[in-house]
Amino acid sequence: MPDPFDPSPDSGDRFTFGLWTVGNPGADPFGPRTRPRIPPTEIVAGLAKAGAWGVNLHDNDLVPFDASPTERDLLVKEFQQALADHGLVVPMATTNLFSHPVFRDGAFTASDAAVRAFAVRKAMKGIELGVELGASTVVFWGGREGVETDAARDCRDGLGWYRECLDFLCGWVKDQGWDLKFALEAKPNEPRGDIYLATTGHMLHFIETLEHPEMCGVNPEVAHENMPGLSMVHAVGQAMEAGKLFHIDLNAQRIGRYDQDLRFGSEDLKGAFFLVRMLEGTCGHPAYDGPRHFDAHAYRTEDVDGVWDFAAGCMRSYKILVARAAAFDADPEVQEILEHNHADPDGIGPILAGFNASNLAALEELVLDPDSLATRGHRYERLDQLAMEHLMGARS
Ligand SMILES: [Mn+2]
Repeated sequence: MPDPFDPSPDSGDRFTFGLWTVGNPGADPFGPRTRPRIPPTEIVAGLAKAGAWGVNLHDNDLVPFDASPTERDLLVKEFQQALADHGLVVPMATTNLFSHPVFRDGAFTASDAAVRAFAVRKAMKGIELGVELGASTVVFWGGREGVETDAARDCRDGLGWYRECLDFLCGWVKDQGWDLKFALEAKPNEPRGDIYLATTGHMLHFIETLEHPEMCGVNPEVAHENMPGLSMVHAVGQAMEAGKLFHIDLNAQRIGRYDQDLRFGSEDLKGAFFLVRMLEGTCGHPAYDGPRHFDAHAYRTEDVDGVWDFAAGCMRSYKILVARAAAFDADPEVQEILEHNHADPDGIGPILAGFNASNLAALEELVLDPDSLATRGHRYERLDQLAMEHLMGARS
């Protein structure tokens, strides 16, 4: 019998990985790579075999920074052939605006206008590549958009230039007639001392100041929210409530450490459980309908076989958590506690749903006894224990 937690696009799974994730050769700031580089066409074959639905890429994951136009076209052609051979799609593309030394002081926020122009032109080429491969979402992670010292520039100038560059790119995409969405990814620090727009919440506000906010949403990453100790569930919830969850980076992270990009579900399993529950909509709200993308990489200790263990682990953990979340939300005891806490037998809630004279009068007439209200228990200890028992496999 097939394992129900093995991923398969045929059963509706929409898992994607970046070329840079399974292709990560294990280098870190303290040592070189520990495993061979896997060519993009082999990554496509491996992902298809593992049960993934799609593959995402930075421009330079496929086309080296200094490739000639002829080399570029050949690499793209080979890659497209591999996609066709293995039935994989490319739903998202992004541009590397952080590796080359030209971006050492930022790309869209660099103090040097010539660098900002170079960055916009590189992003245009990256978007063209994405469109050629069929992508509908373009991610922007501003890895170098920040400073080590605020003596470098006033952050208001940095944010203004950031906005100008994104507005320029949105205008260009619209002018091309492409139906693309931009997903902006926040991170608090690393590689810069401080990165502008440190969290998904910062990003959501910034988007509303852009010329084409409807084109732009967010790409929250578990690790990036957890590094400073914030809740990924709340970041994603705010993005979904605003209709702005355009993409997602799933991985795992221990709070307070460097960006670990660990296998999904391998740290903070409870956070992963509530995240999957929210994305899948088992709790009643609409589900996220985009690809379930993993932005993570295998431990540096692994050989190539270990890389595929890692990829399978991300997808299996996600699917297991989907089943656990569904069981939690279908549990009569869970429903009973939630219904009891959310009950509104006197119809008080609607009074607050809009200021007007009649609601004001109704509010003033309410008999509200804070001492009595303060005695009501919520049974959150029991509710959380039920979540934990579902998570640990003690209830089904
Ligand atoms: Mn990361």
